[in-house]
Amino acid sequence: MFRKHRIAVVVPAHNEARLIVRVVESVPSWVDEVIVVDDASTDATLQVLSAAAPPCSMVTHRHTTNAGVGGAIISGYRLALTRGHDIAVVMAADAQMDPADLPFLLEPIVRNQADYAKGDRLAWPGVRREMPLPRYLGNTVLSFLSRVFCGYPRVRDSQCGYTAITTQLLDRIDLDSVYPRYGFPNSLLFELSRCKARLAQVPVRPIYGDEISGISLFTALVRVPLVIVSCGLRRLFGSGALRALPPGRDDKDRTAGELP
Ligand SMILES: Nc1nc2c(ncn2[C@@H]2O[C@H](COP(=O)(O)OP(=O)(O)OP(=O)(O)O)[C@@H](O)[C@H]2O)c(=O)[nH]1
Ligand SMILES: [Mg+2]
Repeated sequence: MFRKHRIAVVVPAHNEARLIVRVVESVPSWVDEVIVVDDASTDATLQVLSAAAPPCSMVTHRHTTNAGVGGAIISGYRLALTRGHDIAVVMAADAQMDPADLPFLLEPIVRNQADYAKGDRLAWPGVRREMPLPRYLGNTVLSFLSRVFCGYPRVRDSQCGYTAITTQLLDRIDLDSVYPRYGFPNSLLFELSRCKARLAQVPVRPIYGDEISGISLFTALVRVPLVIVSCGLRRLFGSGALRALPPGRDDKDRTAGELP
C-alpha cells in the first residue's frame, strides 16, 4: 500500500532472462503485487522468474503469441483492474527504471492532482551524460511530434515507459484501440487526452546499461512517427485513421478484449 492505495507493478517482458529477477526483486516492499506479463519469450525468462524472491506477491501471465510491449502492458493493466488494485505502475523488465523514483511518480496521483503520471528522463539533471546521443535526439523529436499530435501539448518525454495510472481511468478508456507495439506510449497519450485525463510529469533517472534494446531504426524513424501522426489524424477525422497503419505481427488474429 502507498498512502492507502493498492499498488500493482506491471512488468512487460520479452526475452529478459538476464535482468528480470533483478527488476522484480528491486520493487519497494510497500508495493502490493508484481504482475509479470511474459510476451511469448523464447528464452528462460519464466524459468528464472520462478526462482525470484520479490518483496511482495507476484503473478505471471504468459502470452502464447507475441503481442508487443503495448500488448503486454494492456494485459497487465487488465489484471491490475480485475485484481482490485488502485494504481498500475509500469516498470520494464530490462532494469531501465529506478525503483527509487517510484514514490515520486505516485505522489501526484495519491494527492489527486493527476490520473496518469509519466516519467520524464529529459528533465533529469545529467541526462546528456546518461542517455546515448541518438536516443536523446530521437526522444526529443518524438516528444515534439507527440506535443503536436497526441493531445498533450506540454508532454516532455513521450517515449518514457515508466508510468503510473489509476485503474479508475483504465476503466474509462478503450484499451483495444491503443496501438500495441512501439508507439504504444503515444497512442495511449492520445486515448487519455480524449477523456481529458490529468497528466503529471515527474523527472526520473535515465538508465542505459547492458540491456539489449528491441527498437530498430525503422521502428524509431518510421513506425513510431506514423503512430503519432495517425493520432493527429484521428483527432481530425475520427478513429478510422489508425487502421491506415501497417499492422504489427499477430494483430490480425486476436479478437478484441481477449488476453493473448
Ligand atoms: N522488444 C520487445 N520488448 C517487449 C515485447 N514485449 C514486451 N516487451 C518488453 O517491453 C519492455 C520495453 O522494451 P524495450 O525493447 O526495452 O524498449 P524501450 O525500453 O522502450 O527501449 P530501449 O530504451 O531501447 O530499451 C521490456 O521490458 C521488454 O522486455 C516485444 O514484443 N518486443
Ligand atoms: Mg528498454
